[in-house]
Amino acid sequence: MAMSKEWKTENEDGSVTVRTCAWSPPGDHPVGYGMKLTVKGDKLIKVEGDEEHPISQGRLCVRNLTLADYVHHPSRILTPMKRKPEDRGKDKWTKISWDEAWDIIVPKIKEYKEKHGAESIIVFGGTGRQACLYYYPLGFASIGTPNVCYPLSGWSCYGPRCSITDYVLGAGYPEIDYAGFYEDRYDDPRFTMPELIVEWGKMALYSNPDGFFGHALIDMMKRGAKMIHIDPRITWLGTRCEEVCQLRPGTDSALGLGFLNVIINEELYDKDFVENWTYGFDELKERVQEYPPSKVADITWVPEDQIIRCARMMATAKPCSIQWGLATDENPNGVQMGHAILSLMAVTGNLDVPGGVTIGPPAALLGKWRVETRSNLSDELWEKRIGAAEWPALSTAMATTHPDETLDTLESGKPYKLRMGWFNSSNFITPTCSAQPDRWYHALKSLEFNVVQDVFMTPTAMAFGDIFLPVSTFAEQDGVVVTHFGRNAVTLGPINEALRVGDTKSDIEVCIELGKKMHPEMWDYDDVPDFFTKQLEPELGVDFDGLREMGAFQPDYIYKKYEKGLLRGDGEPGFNTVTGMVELSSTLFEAWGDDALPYFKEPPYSPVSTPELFSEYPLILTTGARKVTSFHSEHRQIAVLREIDPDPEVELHPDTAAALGINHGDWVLLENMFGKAKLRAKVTPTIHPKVVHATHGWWFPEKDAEEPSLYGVWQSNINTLVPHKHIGKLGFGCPMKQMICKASRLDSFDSYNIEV
Ligand SMILES: Nc1nc2c(c(=O)[nH]1)N[C@H]1C(S)=C(S)[C@@H](COP(=O)(O)OP(=O)(O)OC[C@H]3O[C@@H](n4cnc5c(=O)[nH]c(N)nc54)[C@H](O)[C@@H]3O)O[C@H]1N2
Ligand SMILES: Nc1nc2c(c(=O)[nH]1)N[C@H]1C(S)=C(S)[C@@H](COP(=O)(O)OP(=O)(O)OC[C@H]3O[C@@H](n4cnc5c(=O)[nH]c(N)nc54)[C@H](O)[C@@H]3O)O[C@H]1N2
Ligand SMILES: [Mo]
Repeated sequence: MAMSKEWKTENEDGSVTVRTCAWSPPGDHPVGYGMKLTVKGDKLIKVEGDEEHPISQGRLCVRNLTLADYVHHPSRILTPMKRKPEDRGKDKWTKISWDEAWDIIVPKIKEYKEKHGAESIIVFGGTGRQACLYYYPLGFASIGTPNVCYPLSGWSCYGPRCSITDYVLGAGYPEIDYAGFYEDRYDDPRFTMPELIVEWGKMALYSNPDGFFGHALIDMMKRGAKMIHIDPRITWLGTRCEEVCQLRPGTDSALGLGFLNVIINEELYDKDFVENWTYGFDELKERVQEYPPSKVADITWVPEDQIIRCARMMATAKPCSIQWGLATDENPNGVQMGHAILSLMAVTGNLDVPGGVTIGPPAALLGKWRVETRSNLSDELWEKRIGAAEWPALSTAMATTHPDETLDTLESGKPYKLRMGWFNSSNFITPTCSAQPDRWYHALKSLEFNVVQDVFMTPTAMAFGDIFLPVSTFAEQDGVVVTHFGRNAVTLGPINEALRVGDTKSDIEVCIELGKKMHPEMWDYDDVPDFFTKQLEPELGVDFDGLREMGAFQPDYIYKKYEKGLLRGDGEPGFNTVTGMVELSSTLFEAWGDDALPYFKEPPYSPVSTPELFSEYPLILTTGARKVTSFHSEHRQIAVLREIDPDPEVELHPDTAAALGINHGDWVLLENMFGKAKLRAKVTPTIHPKVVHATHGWWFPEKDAEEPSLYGVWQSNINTLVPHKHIGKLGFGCPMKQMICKASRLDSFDSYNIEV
C-alpha cells in the first residue's frame, strides 16, 4: 500500500519544499514521520508536518520543530578535523579535507589489522538513531572488524526485549496494534479497536519509541480504548487511565506473575489458544502458585485488590494489548519480566489478532544486507567477538560484543588489547549509553587511535577523538527510515536530501566511501540512491525514486500467521521456536543455564537485598524517563529547547523533599556507593514517596570544553551511580531504573564540584 505524491516542489518565491521522513540526526527513534522542509538558497526556512503521512498525519515533535536551529547552529562541526594524540582533551583541532582524513585513517586501519589483527579495532554506536543501521556494516564490511559495541551494560535497550521475543515466540518485535498497516487506519474493517491497552514501563507519548508514534494512544482512547499504566510515576497519561499500578521500580516480573496467578487460577485464560499453541502451560501454572496477589502486593507495593482487578480486566477485555517499554530492558530481571508479559499476551489470546499485539514475520524488511555484511568476516574472526563465547544468549541474538565484557577487556587487555576506536553515534561518557561512565572514561584512554563521527563536539569526542568526521542531518541526506528496524515494521519511508550545510557526510556515505577503499567487493554501489535501489527492488519492487514518489510504503499485515504457516521457515503452522509453540517454558533459557520459567529476583540493591546499604541510601532511584526536549545527550545547545528544560532534574515527593529540607528548584546532590550527581529538585506528588527519579544525558555545551571539565560532564552524571555488570543470568539487563541513593540540598550548583 502506498500514497503517491510529489516529493519536491518549487515555490513561487524561489524556495523549494521537500517531503521527507524524519529520522536522525538530530535524534529520533525510527518513527519516520512525514515532514515538509522548505529551503531558500542555503537556508532551511520552514519545517512542517506532512498531513498526508499515514501515521503522523501532520504532527511533529518539538525537537524537529526546532530543526533549523540545529541544522544551522553556529557550533556545528562542518569539516573534518584532526588533533595530535598529545592534545587529547584539549580544544586544539585543525581543519582538514575528507581526502586528508582518509589518508590518515586508511593506513592506520591497515596497520592495526596487519600487526594486531582486525579484532584490535572496535566500533562504538548508540541507540536506534539512523546510524544503528550502519555502524554494524561499518565495522563488519567497511573496516572488517567483528567488534561492534553497543556499550550500555546488559545491552539494556531493546536487546533483551527483541531476544526474548525471538526465543519465546520466534517472531519479530511485538507492538500494540494501532492500525498502522492500513491507509485508512482505525476505520479499516480488518482492525478492531482494543478494549484495553496496558502501557507497561513505557511512556510512548514522550518517547515515540522505535516506530510507534505515541499519539496513537490518544487516538485510541478517544475512540473508546481504556488504559492501565504500570509505572512508579503518575504521568500525564496515567491521570487519564482507568488504573495506575504505582509499583516499586524493578519488581515488574513479580507483578506479571501475580496477574498470571489470578488469570490462570480463575480460569480466565483462552483455553483454545493455550491448548493448541503454547508449550509449558502446566509448569507455568505451577510456577505462578508461588506468586499469590497478597505476596505480590508486598513485593511490588501495588495493592492486592488492584492486582486482582487489573488481571481480570486484562483477561476479559477483548481485545487487549500490552505495550512494554524500556523498564523491561533496564532491569537485570527483565528477561523474566518480558517472558511474563509475553505469556500474559499469549494466554489471554491476544497475540497476532486484530487490536491485540502484532508480531513480525521471520525476515526483517531491509534486513538481508545487514546480515550479509557479516560474510566479510571469517569464522575465526567472528569467534573473536568480545564476550560471544561467555554469553551465548546475548551473542546469538545480537551481532555485537558483550558490553560489560568490553569494558573489562579495555581495562585488562584480555583476551587481547583493543587499540583503535571508532565512535560512530556514541557520546557515552555523558550519562547515556554506559553504566559507570567514569570507569569507561579511564579505560578508553588506553586506545591508541580514535575516529569520532558526530554532528557537534561532545565530551566524548573532546576526550578521545584524534580524527573528527562531521555527520549530516537527515535534512541533508538521502536514505530510508524503517520502523522497528524492519522487524514488524508499519512503514518504510524515504529520507530526501533538502539541503547540505558544510562538508559533512551521512553514515551510509562514510560506509560506502571507506568500504570502497578497504573492501570494495562488499560495496558495489555507485552512490547512495543506487545502494537503496539495490536493497528495495527485490523486496518492494520499486527503486529509490519509486519510494520517494510513494511517500511511505506500508506493508500488509496478516493476522494469525501461526495458523497459516507464515512464521516458520518450513512453512508449517506454529511458531518459529524449538517446540513450534509459544514457549511459556523456554527450552533455550534452560539450555543457557537460566530458569525455563519466569521468576522474580530482587534488584541487586534494594531494601530487601541490601538492607544495610539501604539504611544509608534510603531512596529508590529510577532514571532516564524521556523528555520531549532532548534525545539522550543531544539538543543541549538548542536555546529554545534549553529554555523549556534548562537543567538536569530530580523528581521528589513533597513529603520526601520536606523531610530532607529540599525545596522545589533547589540544587540537590544525589549519591550512593558508586557515584554522585547534581540535579535540580522538581517537587511533585506524582512520584512515589520512597522513589526519586533523575533525568539522564546531561552535559553543558556552554561550560569549559577542555579536560578536566569536558563540558561539565561529571557534574550531573547520573550514570556514575549505576554499577557495571549487575546483569541477568543470560547477560542482559542493568539496574538503570532501580538503584538506591541518598539526597541532600546544595547551596548552589557551583558550591560542590564532582571529580572522577
Ligand atoms: N540513566 C539512564 N541512562 C540511559 C538510559 C536511561 O533510561 N537512564 N537510557 C539508555 C538507552 S535506552 C540508550 S539507547 C542510550 C542511548 O545512548 P546513545 O545513543 O549513545 O546516546 P548519546 O550518548 O546521546 O550519543 C549519541 C551521539 O550520536 C550522535 N548522533 C545522533 N544521530 C546520529 C547519526 O545518525 N549518526 C551519527 N554518526 N551520530 C549521530 C549524537 O549527536 C550524540 O552525540 O542511553 C542509555 N542511557
Ligand atoms: N524525546 C525522546 N524520545 C526518546 C528518547 C529520548 O532520549 N528522548 N530515547 C529513545 C530510546 S533509546 C528509548 S529506548 C525509548 C524509551 O522509551 P520508554 O520505553 O517510553 O522508556 P522511558 O521513557 O525510559 O520510561 C518510561 C516510563 O517507565 C517508568 N519506569 C521507571 N522505572 C520503572 C520500573 O521499574 N518499572 C516500570 N513498570 N516502570 C518504570 C518511568 O517512570 C517512565 O514513565 O525512548 C526513545 N525515545
Ligand atoms: Mo534506547
